[in-house]
Amino acid sequence: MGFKIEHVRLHWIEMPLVHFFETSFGRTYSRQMILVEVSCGGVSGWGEVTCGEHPYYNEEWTEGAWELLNAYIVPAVLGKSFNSASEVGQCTAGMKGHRMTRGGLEAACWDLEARLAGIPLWKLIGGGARPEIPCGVSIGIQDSVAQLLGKIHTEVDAGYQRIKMKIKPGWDVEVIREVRREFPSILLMADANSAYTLSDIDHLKKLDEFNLMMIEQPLSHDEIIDHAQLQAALDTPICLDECIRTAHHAEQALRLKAGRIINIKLGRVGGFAEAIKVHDICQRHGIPVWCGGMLESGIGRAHNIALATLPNFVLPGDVSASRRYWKRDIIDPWVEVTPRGTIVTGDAPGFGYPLDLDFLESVRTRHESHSAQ
Ligand code: OSB
Ligand code: MG
Repeated sequence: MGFKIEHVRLHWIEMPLVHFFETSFGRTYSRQMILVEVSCGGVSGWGEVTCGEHPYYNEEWTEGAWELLNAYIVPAVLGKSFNSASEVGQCTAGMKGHRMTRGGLEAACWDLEARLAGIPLWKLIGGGARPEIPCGVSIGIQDSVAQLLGKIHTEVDAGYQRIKMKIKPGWDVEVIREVRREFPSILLMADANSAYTLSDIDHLKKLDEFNLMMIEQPLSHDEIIDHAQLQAALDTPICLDECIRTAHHAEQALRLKAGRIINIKLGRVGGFAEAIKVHDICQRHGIPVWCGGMLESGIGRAHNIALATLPNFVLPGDVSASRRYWKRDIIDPWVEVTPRGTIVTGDAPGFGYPLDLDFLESVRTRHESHSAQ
């Protein structure tokens, strides 16, 4: 169903995390997030810009995203008509990088199109391969191994199907050894967020003894060839995250055998159209994918759930319950996880969770409105 972008409203919200989240590039206590609301004929679609507060995961950060949206991205689409949300990305294709920022608007348009058609977002994107999606959790670097073990116990008891732990030099082999001693048979993986180089190859080979499902993005954020060399030396599968920003990157990585699994993040690849392309390429190559997370609010979380209903999302992803992140989410009801470690999808139109607009306004610190004349 076609639509015209008549209004774009940008909402900057700030929400403290229930527990700090630490990766190899830093610690986050509170999230600064931009929500993108696009409307047509009084109906609004919502998206989320999933970048971090600082340009350390990739080049994007909240303040930069705000500037880019107001100065370039919104003017490129405002007042334009589209037959389908799959066309929206073309309007910002001339801008280099900043895919999470462009993707926040793109995803809002998919939600708008689904709402105008009265169908769930998962249906619009061609998903629905499974009525519930398998869930894992991502656990950050902690202050002590005891604290990490405690957190893993909590999540395993809650039913989550796999545990991902963050690693960095100095918090890797010996910590994983202790986790494995305590949990010999859980599905376990490690995410390095680009903290190593090829000179660490002998060190990384020590991970092969722990029966990890995969090691995620051990090497540089923009490096595919070195990952191919590392994968050839490791038994443990490599999963690529940061360095897959386009379907073309996925194709190159698979051709070079730079990894055996790909983590798809909706924002990192610039929205649904590109995420579906990455998904399809991996499926053709027999490479399983899973849905990554960026500590999203309920809106980004709900988009991830829709994405993860595509057929090749066969591995548990990083999409988990709202309460792991927030004291209160901006959707009501929140995202809940079953004791089986799954999230059940519904039939409501769009991303499928009602917004708690009063709460959203109470955590909103900046607001900008653009209207087509
Ligand atoms: O690399 O997957 C990552 C969070 C922020 C930045 C990068 C990553 C992550 C996560 C958390 O692992 C996933 C989540 O629980 O949302
Ligand atoms: Mg990662």
